[in-house]
Amino acid sequence: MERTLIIVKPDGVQRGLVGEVIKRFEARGLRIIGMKFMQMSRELAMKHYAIHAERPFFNALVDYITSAPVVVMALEGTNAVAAARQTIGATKPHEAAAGTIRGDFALEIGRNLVHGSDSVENGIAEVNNFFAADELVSWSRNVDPWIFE
Ligand code: IDP
Ligand code: MG
Repeated sequence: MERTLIIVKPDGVQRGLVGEVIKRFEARGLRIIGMKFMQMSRELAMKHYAIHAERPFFNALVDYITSAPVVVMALEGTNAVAAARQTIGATKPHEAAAGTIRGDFALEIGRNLVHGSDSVENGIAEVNNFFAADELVSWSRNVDPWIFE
């Protein structure tokens, strides 16, 4: 079962889109195994986005993601990483397909509402960066056999 880290970024929280975002992942069939409301420290933000450390937008990205509270979720499911990325939509919201979160609610790359892990390995690593083991819940839903074959 894959894991992916989803973040409703500060713009999503400020715009009251937390429920809308959660609704879409729940509807997709992904299982929530962890969730918290927090304001990211610069240290955690820099670790999370370390791969972008040399990019010109890095400081602005860290400023943005730490500027206000976020909602962080760990989701589990078959094909969770790719399915979540598809539900989120392309990084540039003006290129994101209608029906995706970014395609429906965002316009600019620096205000693109949601983060989702980009590989199976990063899904595991990012979930572990944000959640202690005792903050993750191992459970199954009665509906799981109707979602996971
Ligand atoms: P992703 O969020 O779709 O995985 P990444 O390329 O990993 O996209 O970039 C991480 C985040 O950094 C983006 O979601 C966006 O918030 C920000 N970002 C990426 N490229 C740019 C840019 O060219 N200008 C400003 N912000 C950017
Ligand atoms: Mg990324």
